[in-house]
Amino acid sequence: MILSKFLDELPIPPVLKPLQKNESYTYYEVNMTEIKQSLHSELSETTVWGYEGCYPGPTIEVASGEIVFIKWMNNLPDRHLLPIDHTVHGAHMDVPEVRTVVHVHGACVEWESDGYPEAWFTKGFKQVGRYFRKQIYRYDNCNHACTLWYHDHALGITRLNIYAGLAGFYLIRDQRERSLNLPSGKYEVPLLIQDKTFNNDGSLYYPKQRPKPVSGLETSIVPEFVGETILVNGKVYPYLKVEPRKYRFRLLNASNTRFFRIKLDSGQLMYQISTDKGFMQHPIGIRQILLAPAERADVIIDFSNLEGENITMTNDAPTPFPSGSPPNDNTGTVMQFRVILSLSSVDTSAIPAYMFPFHKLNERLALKVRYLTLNETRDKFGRELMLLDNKQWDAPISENPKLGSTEIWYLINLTKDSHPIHLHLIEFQILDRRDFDIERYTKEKMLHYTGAAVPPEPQERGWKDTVRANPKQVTRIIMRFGPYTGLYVWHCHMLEHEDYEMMRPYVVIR
Ligand SMILES: [Cu+2]
Repeated sequence: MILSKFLDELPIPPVLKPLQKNESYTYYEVNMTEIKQSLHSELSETTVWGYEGCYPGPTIEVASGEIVFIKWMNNLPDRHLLPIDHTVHGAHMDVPEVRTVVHVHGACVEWESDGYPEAWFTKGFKQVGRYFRKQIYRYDNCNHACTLWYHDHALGITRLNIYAGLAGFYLIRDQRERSLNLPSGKYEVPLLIQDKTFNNDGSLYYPKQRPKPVSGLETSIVPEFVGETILVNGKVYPYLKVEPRKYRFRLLNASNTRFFRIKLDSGQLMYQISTDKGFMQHPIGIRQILLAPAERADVIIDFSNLEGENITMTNDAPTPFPSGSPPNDNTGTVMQFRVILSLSSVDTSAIPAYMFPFHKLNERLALKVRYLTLNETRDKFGRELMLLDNKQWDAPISENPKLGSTEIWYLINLTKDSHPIHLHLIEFQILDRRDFDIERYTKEKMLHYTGAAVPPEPQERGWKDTVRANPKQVTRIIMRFGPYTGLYVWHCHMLEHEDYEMMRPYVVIR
């Protein structure tokens, strides 16, 4: 279905109000419900799942160091909105269809509040997964200012729960951010970018089967899902009216599988000021920015002297990335900025020359080096099965870093795709990427490099929690584990991969 572009105005998710706020803590309650929402004015209303009655969910804004309690509550129907594959781990017939658990992506948080995939719960907490520990989550927000997001993480149905609408922004603010004099208030806009496909009646389409159906299975997971239309903050191809001045946009790729390479058709520069986990040392002027699923970047766009112009945000990332086919006119369009508002006051905001000191972690401090492969194999139905280090979710825990220790992980990608690898709890730095001989590795289990180590791209030079592990390359990351001990996960953030075994538990030990 082809939908007209730039028909609807960009919605901006409301900021969630706490139920209680005092000197010691802040308390929120968030309900998950099924709702009907207009995602495009040419479409009938779409049934989606939302937090607090909206998709995307309301934005949660906290201060760095603020102690926040959130009671996430499942008030969804008993039947899932989308087709469940019961052969997928954690989604067998012995568990309720509709399970939820909320993870704040990028949060520095105790494990019991991290949203472990098997800590799911049903409506009214009537049934819970084996790692469920508490109804009210505690977040100490020990990060500096950064753009995080919250989303569902239930084992085996994460791809369906997020696609149904369960995602929203979680912003951490701090004093340093305030001192930078960035565009703020109505000039600071979060942009949650996703792709979806619609049925003619306006309902969400998600495939029940693979293009070549699997015999013996009524419903099968697909190797990856990409949608035919692009939504920003829950509207298809929206427009935003802007003043001729600077704006700060928080870009988030919240798609299941699709990568975005964002550009402006005006050819103008965007000034990237942050990576996944906060401010970079200096802003960088860029003409394009690549975002794999779950990656974020804050950019400043200056619309000064562009009165009357319409500027389109486009996407030219191939799918699957990097060797797939380029987007078409629809999937290559994201949204439009219309510089038609008059300047309401002089723009005194700045693109700061210097933001936050960035110290490279010293490789020599690494207590342990881990060599971890990204593999593609086949399951008993002949379907692609993506694995981390050739292990399935239920295999014994093999990554067990010590609290406070620094480690280097070699992500050895033996597959054809780029995979966004995300570690919970911690933040890391990318050391480098390097081509290697896959055939020799497969035969001899030894790394033979075929090229020089390439430093991370300028847009990645900062703290990250998600990294693109490119095909035929070894991607090295370095990180310090803490400040909590406990059970966390690391996984590919392409949701169809994550749901089908490309996820592993890891434990931080004392
Ligand atoms: Cu993957």
